[in-house]
Amino acid sequence: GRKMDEEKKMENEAREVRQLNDLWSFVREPCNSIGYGFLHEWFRQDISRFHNATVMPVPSAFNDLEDLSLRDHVGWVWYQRSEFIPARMSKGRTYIRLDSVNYYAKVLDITQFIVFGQKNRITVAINNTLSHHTLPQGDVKATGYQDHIYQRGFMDFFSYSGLLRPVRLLFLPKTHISSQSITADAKGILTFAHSVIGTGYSKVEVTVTDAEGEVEYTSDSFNGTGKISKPHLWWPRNMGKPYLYTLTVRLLSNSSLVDVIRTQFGFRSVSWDHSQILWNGKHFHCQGFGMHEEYEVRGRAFDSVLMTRDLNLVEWTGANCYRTGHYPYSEERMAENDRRGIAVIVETAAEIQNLHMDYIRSTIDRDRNHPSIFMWSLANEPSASIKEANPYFAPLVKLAKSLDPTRPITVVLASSPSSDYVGGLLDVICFNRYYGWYSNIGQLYRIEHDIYNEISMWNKKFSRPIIISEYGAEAIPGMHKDPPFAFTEEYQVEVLKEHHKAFDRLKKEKKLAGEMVWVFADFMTVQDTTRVVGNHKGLFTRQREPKMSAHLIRKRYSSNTSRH
Ligand code: GCB
Repeated sequence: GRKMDEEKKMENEAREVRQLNDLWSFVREPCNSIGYGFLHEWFRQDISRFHNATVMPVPSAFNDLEDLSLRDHVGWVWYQRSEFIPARMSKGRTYIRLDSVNYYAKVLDITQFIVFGQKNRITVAINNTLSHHTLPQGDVKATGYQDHIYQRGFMDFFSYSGLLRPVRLLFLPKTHISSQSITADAKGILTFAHSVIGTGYSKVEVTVTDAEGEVEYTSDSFNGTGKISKPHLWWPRNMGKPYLYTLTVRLLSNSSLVDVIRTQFGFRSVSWDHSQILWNGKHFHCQGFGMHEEYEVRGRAFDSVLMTRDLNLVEWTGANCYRTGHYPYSEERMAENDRRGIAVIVETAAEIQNLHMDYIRSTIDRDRNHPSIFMWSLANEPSASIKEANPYFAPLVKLAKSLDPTRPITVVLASSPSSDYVGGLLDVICFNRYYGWYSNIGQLYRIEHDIYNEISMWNKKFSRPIIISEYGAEAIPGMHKDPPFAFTEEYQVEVLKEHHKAFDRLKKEKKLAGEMVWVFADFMTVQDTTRVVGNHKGLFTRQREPKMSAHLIRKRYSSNTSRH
């Protein structure tokens, strides 16, 4: 298959892109400062001359590159670099695209600020202070000791900060295609919609080509519905091929090209009944993991080496899916899932309803064209056992359904079936549970019974597909003991095995639609008495080497999947 969705590279015969991924000048303000850089207009100065200036690679998190005060920095940091912008670019529009910033940033059409044909200074100010508006949510407290402050995220992962994903200058034609959505189902029905900025065009050409480049469909309108007879379907790996088509939109003025974009997509339908998820009408049992997009030194930064290692290991285990715990992952990864046939649940989260709606809108808007994404998760472990959770989530589910009626909606629950106010709103129930770890640690003998009973209860209450979206135990790599003891690799293996006994029974009884271990690989968290330099529930170490549990899962996932 093609290596990467061309649209994600964003470069083609009508568009130019300049990658800004290397070393930037870097300055931090004192912790918790009010933004001296704005008061003193640092964007007008060469910050590399400041006494505390250093350099920072992009993309990267800044936390693990220097000292303790930078690791735990809370507040403003400044990135800067200079770029020559050729005069010919003044004919178009220039955007700066920051794929991901943790946390605050504004992305702009910077055309009006550029001096074309000259060197231009680009300054990015970032504030990483967590609040109830950020992802993860968190807060900052005074420690009571001198003027020290302490920031803590409410979720179990380290809040890596900085310019975390690629930064690019996009040189687009003055009139250009600004957004698109493509829906294509297993019957060959195709619906597409595009919007355009500017009016300098006279004609539109839409073509759909198959993987060999054969034209299968054409149209002269931005928006439309068409049909392809007998399309090659997009299947998750182990069920078939993840076949991709390409939709090309060309804007023409008389006969000269104004703009063009190409997007890969797949024909496939996801549906569900009272107990199972169906992919193109066939039973799809999802087997995979929760993940994090993070690694040593670079933190949550995009890294194609890491991405490739991770997705190769996903395939090595025989898994067919994962969940993007607990935030949308890089666009590069989404394109790779499509190419490899790895099915994905995309998750977002917030805790203020209006903001939550914005997150849902932007997540669906960014990722909707990916055939590998089969479900949207609107949150992880909200307080679903309080009454207020129902009126909080009802409009969110409604919004997600209206934006995308083709995919099921879930919220990953931690509530129990007897005290839950959210499950009734969802198409698929996902829940996290840690028998043998947070519940009854050391009591391996009861895990099969406890998890079997709970899944049966969810099933009875809701009669819809149930996925256990997290279960597992910590294993410090290399720690062994027989008989098994908490925190050893043996103990982690036994916890998983006991769950599998119940899962196999539930599968036979058609009460389980999927199973996902927490977690794919060890990852960094905040410092805590319950975390030994991070969370060690990984099947793989943080360096992506297998623990005993990875071999167990590989055996299970490779034997349970069937080709057809
Ligand atoms: C959970 C959370 C996940 C944690 C995990 C754990 O339920 O969803 O973010 O890392 O438990 O290991 O405690």
